[in-house]
Amino acid sequence: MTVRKNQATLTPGERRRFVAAVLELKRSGRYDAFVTTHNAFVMADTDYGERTGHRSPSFLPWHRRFLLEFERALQSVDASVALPYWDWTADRAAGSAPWTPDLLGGDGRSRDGRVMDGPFAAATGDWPLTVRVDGRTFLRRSLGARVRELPTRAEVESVLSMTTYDMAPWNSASGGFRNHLEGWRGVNLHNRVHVWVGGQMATGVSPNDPVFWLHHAYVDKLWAEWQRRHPGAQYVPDGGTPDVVDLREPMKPWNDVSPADLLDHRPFYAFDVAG
Ligand code: CU1
Ligand code: CU1
Repeated sequence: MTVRKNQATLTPGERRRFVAAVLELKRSGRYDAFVTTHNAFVMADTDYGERTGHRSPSFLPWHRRFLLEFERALQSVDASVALPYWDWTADRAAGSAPWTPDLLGGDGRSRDGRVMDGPFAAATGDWPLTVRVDGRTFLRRSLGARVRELPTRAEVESVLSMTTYDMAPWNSASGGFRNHLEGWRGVNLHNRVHVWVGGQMATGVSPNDPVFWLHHAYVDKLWAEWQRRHPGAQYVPDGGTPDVVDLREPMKPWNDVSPADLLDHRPFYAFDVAG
């Protein structure tokens, strides 16, 4: 059984095996296919057209499936690996975990944002960026530069207390849990973390920074926590809504899965600590 752990509690061996599996996917070209897929969905997901991965109810199931695919790819390299999650309400400093040389490496340098240490620094030669939105081939970060503070636990609690999953117009203007967690309205949780990291994380090619997976594993855990607190609340819409993925509608790009198939994470993995 896959158990997703808080990154702050990984053993040195767990950190080493996670990094090695990520680097092997990169070496084989499988990693970059995930970056390509993500960017294609970011570009296509608009507020008034067909939208699947972002700005819509299926933001959470889409990323759950995307992470599952990535985790299975990691496990094809090393069956002992699981995705760690980064609780950014607790681990909020740019100088400590997960920004250590034995996991993600640290902040970018001030001149151009280039990450200089850790396994994903350009100088290692192991992490050339091939799926890009500009000419720069090196991983960039500017931790806390464009937005100073990561979301707090109190802000997370305020979003977890919302009782409705999502509502019309089913986009970035919606009220409800999904849009506040995604971050287009209110305290801004998920989007703010992308901007706080900066560099590629603030673009459609955000999976170029491996922190993408740790961030989304935590967003995914917050969804599970919300479900536990609101057992009567359902994924909506449940049918007949144009341009967004209804409860039992096949979800691109996989088409063999609908949000209904992904509401319960427990057939796929457990968390080390429940919400
Ligand atoms: Cu995304
Ligand atoms: Cu994201």
